[in-house]
Amino acid sequence: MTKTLLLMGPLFDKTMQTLESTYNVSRYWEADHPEQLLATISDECVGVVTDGGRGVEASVLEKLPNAKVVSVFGVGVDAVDLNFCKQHGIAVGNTPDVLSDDVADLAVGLALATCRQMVNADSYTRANAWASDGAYPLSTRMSGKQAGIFGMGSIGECLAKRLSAFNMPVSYCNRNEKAKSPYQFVPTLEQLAEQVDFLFITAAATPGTIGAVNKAVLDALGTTGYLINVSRGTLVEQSALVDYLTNNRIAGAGLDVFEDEPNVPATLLSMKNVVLQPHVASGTFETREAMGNLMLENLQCHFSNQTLTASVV
Ligand code: 8YV
Repeated sequence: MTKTLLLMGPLFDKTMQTLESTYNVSRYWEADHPEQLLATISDECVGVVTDGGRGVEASVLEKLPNAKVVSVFGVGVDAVDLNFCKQHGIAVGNTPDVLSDDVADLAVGLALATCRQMVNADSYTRANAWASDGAYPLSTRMSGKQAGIFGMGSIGECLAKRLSAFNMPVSYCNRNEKAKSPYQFVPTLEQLAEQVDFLFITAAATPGTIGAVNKAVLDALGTTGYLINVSRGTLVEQSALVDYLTNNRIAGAGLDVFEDEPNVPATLLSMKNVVLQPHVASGTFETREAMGNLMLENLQCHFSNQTLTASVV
């Protein structure tokens, strides 16, 4: 019999087609009465599929006592209630590694776009200001500057390689020092911020990292420092960041992620020293297809009683 799954939100088209041709899928986000939908599929639903941003709350999982797998289309599992999953024997899978290159690419792009003012310069060119007002003002170099990475996992490693090609000495802060890493380990985030020009955030959102980029860290980064975040908005104290950018207490920020997506603080929208992206670091056709395949493989592993290929819980 075809297995029933609950899908929390839309995914990459091709992935959704495969999912819906393999399983009996209930679309949560389209339900007029979500509670009713959960009650209807309560017995038959054997798993939940979701993305990194949406996750799934305990209040949904507790209505689905036979759902014993949560397969996440994304590497971040901060929006999944992992404690509930552990307590109730629910396997959780995610999609690490396959997205690391794209996320690292976007982090480099954001850093360059921010310090070289590429978005402002683009607007300047389009407005024909080059012809009327003359050459665009000078900007700040990225090559050769000190780079700091908070979170030296798969994405951090991909980013470090790229930054090394820009002749940027790379140091990092991580839960543990990485054996044989060619990069300098720095024990605290504040110390890391103190010694770098560009601070990149690639750490996972966990109870230990949420709010880690606070005023002390921003002070340490200083008036010439840039913050680039491709992880989760919750790692940064967003109100402090907006305040520091408004008052030029840091040089600029490149942000793909925000505290309360898709809401972006209005103050950021008119600022010249920030470059903003709508959480698209993994958003290429190639990577979304690979993420979809791994998400489907995790499901298949679970339903054939094997350990998930990428298992979180
Ligand atoms: C995606 C992400 O935006 O992997 C993650 O944790 O946040 C992103 O890759 C998301 O999961 C896809 O919608």
